[in-house]
Amino acid sequence: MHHHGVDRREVLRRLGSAALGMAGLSALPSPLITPAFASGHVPWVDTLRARPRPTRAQLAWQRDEIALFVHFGVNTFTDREWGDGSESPSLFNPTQLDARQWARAARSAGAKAMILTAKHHDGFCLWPTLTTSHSVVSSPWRGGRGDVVREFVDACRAEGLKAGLYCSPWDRNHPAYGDSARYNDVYIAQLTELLTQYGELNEVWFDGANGEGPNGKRQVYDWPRTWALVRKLQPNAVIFSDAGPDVRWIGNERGVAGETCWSTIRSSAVPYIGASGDDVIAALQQGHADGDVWRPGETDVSIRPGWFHHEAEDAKVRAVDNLVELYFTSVGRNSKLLLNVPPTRTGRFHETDVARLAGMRTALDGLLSKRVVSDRGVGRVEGGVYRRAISVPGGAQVVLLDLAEPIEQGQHVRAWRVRADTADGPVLAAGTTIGYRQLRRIAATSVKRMVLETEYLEAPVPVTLRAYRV
Ligand code: FUL
Repeated sequence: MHHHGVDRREVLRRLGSAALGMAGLSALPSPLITPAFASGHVPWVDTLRARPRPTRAQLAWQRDEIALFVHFGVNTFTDREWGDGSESPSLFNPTQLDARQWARAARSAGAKAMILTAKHHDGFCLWPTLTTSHSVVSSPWRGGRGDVVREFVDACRAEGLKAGLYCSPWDRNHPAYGDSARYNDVYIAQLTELLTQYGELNEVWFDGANGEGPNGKRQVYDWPRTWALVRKLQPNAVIFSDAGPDVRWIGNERGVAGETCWSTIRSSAVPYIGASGDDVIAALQQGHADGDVWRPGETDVSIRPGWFHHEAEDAKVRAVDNLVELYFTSVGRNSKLLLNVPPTRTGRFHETDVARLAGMRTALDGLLSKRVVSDRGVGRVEGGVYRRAISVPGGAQVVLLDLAEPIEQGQHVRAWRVRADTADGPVLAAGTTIGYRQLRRIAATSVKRMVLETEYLEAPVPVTLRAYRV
């Protein structure tokens, strides 16, 4: 899954002639200390030990920063969060389904992708599957000839968004559920339809729910088979679940990634989908510095108390400030924000939700437009700490710090501090991991100069520090 970066021989080839001459190479300690390091000026070099790095799909996924989650189905019409599978398909009848409206709202929030619940735990399929009649085919909507998944992917493409799908393995309607071999074939057939008939998907989202089916039996899922199918049919999609393999759950649905958040994790910590326990949750929240796989965290959270739309929650839509805070505690902690917005029975997003999405973007753009510093480099090393002085031209009241590592090379920073003025100046902010992005709001402080201090696992990488004024 993960890349192992350049191998040792390649690093030596790149560095060898320039820095050391071939003779000295065999005596090098690991991590590599070059004469350049020792002198205090540290060029950025590839680490010698293989650390996990993102695949192209994982990188693209992370750089999208925000995706919208769209929970829609029979629950929208029964006012429930989990259907029991006995719902009549005739309930599903949105009056003005408009997936383009979802996509426009997503764009206005700055989201780059959307993920639709093609099937939730109740088993109702939003596309005309051949695996069951419990689908849009049996509903009055568009005379039984509708296909929500089709309208969804078409709308994504029309608005320049990537499309992802959620297909619940837990199925409280399908008669084969619990009859493990038979249902696994059904589930594979459903996924095959979704992965072959709707163009390119960027993410396939698996939750671990594993309750009882209509006959009271539990199902034993076949994840290796399922993941292999996704790899084969959608090689560019990332696979989400609490056990990966590409993207991990962040461990809660409150919208909060760990303050320490490694994109690497020990694969043994979450051995299978649905593994539970405090250790599992801690691992999902924070990852592990010495993790063997690159598996960044996705923060899924709803704009409302529930995942599905309930009229009773129309006055409980998260406020703009709350959404901005979610961005800071997810994207701003090296995670990705998967923000759920549920269509109403009309098949459109509620106007309140639409307004809040646009409001969040306006607020974030406002904060991020007042940049006074953008500086990249490594710094000089003293006692294992790299220090870099950064001037703030003309001085400014700084309220926001924004740090980034070049994560295509993996994640390396294990501690950072930003000081005002000089190397012994007051600490404005400090933390552990940086990764893709670390955003930190601070009390407005007037500064002419800052000092960035960083500590690394193995080798220094050029951290970008941006700062924004009041
Ligand atoms: C969970 C489900 O049980 C919830 O209903 C919701 O879909 C959430 C995103 O995933 O596993």
